[in-house]
Amino acid sequence: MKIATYLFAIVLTLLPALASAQTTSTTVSSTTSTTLVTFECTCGDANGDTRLTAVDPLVVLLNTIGLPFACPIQCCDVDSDGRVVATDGRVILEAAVFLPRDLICPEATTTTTSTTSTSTTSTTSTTSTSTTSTTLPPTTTTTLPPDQTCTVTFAVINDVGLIGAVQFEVDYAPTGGELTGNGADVNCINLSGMGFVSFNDLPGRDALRFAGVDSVGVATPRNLLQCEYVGPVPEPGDFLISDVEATDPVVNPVPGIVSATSISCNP
Ligand SMILES: [Ca+2]
Ligand SMILES: [Ca+2]
Repeated sequence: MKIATYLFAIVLTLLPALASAQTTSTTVSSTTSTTLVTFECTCGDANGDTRLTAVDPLVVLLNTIGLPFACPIQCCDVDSDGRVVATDGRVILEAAVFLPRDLICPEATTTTTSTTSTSTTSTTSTTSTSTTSTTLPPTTTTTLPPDQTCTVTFAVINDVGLIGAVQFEVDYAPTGGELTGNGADVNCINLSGMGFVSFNDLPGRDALRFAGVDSVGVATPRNLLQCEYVGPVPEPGDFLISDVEATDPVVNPVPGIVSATSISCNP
């Protein structure tokens, strides 16, 4: 009995010791959770869809008028002046029609690293209908000149409500003719009524790009632009339209259809 009591006493004295030994061995879990939230984008790609289209300047414009469209400075401040303003939208719009524009945004972390800004030369040439009267000799009534001067109108032909952004490309190689003027100085007139438009007769290609944005929106169907053309009398179907993208004023895609609608030629 004495031995049993003695053993019991040992167990009693050991138990607190064991208990205290267990409590001291609590593991300290090191949780270093680094959650960095970064907005991945290319400079100018305001909506982050990896493309530069007319939608991007619309996002910039909506941001500048206080509508809740995120436009991080590293995506939208394309002249790195520390502000996202309409000028940035203008430059992105011009880049969307492939005009050579350097889009340089600030880094995501740095604030206001003001590097030199790219200048915007908005040349909306409104020279239209140059009456190039081909002086035919009065005596000889020979064949008509093969090339004629025409005006071609491009339009959104369907009713998709208000549009806030629209862009398209015209391949006019099938016409065998040319749009007069080059680059941003192509002889086109803006008929869209949109706040910002840009067009570009692409160098080295028989193609024209158009992009327009308007933060309020313009109703459809609607004429977009009219361009001067010289060449054989074309059919509307000779102007191949591609890369059409259109949204309503709050950046929801709409199924706008763009087409050459009317062609009028002067002999
Ligand atoms: Ca985009
Ligand atoms: Ca800016």
